[in-house]
Amino acid sequence: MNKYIERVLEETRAKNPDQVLFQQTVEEVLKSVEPLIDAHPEYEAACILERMVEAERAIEFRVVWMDDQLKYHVNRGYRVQFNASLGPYKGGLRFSSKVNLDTIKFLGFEQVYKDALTGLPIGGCKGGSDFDPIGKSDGEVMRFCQAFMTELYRHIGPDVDSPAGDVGVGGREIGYLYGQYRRIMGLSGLGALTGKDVKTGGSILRPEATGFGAVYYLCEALKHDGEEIKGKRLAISGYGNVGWGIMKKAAELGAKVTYFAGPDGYIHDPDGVCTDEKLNFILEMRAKDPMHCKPYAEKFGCEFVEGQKAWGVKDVDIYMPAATQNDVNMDWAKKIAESGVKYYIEVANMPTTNDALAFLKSQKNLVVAPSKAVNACGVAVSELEMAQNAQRLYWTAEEVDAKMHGIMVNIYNSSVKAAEKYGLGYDLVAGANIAGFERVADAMLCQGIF
Ligand code: 2IT
Repeated sequence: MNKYIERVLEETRAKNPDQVLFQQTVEEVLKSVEPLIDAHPEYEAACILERMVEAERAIEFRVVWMDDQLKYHVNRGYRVQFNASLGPYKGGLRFSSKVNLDTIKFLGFEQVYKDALTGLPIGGCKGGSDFDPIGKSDGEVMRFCQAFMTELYRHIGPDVDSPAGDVGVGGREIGYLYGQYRRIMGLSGLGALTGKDVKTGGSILRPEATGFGAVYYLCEALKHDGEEIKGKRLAISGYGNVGWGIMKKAAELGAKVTYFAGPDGYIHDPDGVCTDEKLNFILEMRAKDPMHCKPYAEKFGCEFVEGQKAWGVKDVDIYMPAATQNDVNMDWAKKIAESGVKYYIEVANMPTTNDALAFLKSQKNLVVAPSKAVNACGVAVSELEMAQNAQRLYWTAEEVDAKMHGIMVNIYNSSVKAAEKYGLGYDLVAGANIAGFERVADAMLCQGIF
């Protein structure tokens, strides 16, 4: 391995000994950009890698709120502003009991290259809290969001940092956060948050953007092999905003999601989640109880396999992990390889462990695509929301959709080109990392010392 990369990886491990997710993503990105680092000695001279692995700013704060029984609770809030060399910090907020600084640093690091890949003027960051919205009343969620924003407001703004949603943060939470931001600031500050409901300044298609974009990317990968999406069967994990968007767009294009997994097990619906009735049922089921997908099987009379993931099933054409990080480890990766399925399209942020990803990439007949390219349409439409807010106007669904499609085609093409340029052949994972990384590194060089 390139000595410079090796040294920075060692230093990163030593400086962040407990942050295993952060170490995982740094290792994955830095190793895959090796040909780029070899070709650019000026990066080492300017300490580009040392700077890339150090957040520009990491904010940790106390969030105190009261539940419906007037009992006090104390949570931890985070905003890790990783790199703004391309534009204002942009990235989601994750609310989950599992969130810690490691989670937010890994997501923030990934976000830098994802945001760069969109070709739009946005830097990368992430935030969140160990607050778990599951099982909380609307009032509790609102009071938590207000308390969270009472600290966060001083660190954000339309030209500074614009948070959006992620796991556990949807339109409802963004609405409460935005209301509190306005209350404190005494101004509209529309672009200070994205993922807002269309009724309160949001962009049409933002909720669907990540899932739709993932399918647009998939269409490009299929086209490369002379295939088309029509008639394809998909197995996915997750049925949140992203999974749901995949189901909807796949159905529109004549494909179908025949397997989907939730925290309690997986569903096998051979007819696919294709009808409005099924898509609407998933929305209702999720709103009532996001931890169980079994009611879908009961309602539509199909198979439910408790406590299992669908990775390894053979009667599909494409796998799309769209749930959470490290969903697919080496054991699952072996089952995926044995299944003979031709496409492994990551959607959730870092859904594959590094050893599993390397193993899957080494399979001759498997096309592997990385999440930071595939799921980039969510943040891209967030940026389109900022652009609409700045212009004080709204674009139509057709306008937003056309831009989404163009951005995803461009991400796919620039990844292919970057891999080819550095002699890696058809490598969508390294290509995406290199294309994103190069854009950020070159902006940093232009700006001198930061
Ligand atoms: O992982 C992601 O790209 C997001 N959670 C969306 C970030 C955004 O600013 O829309």
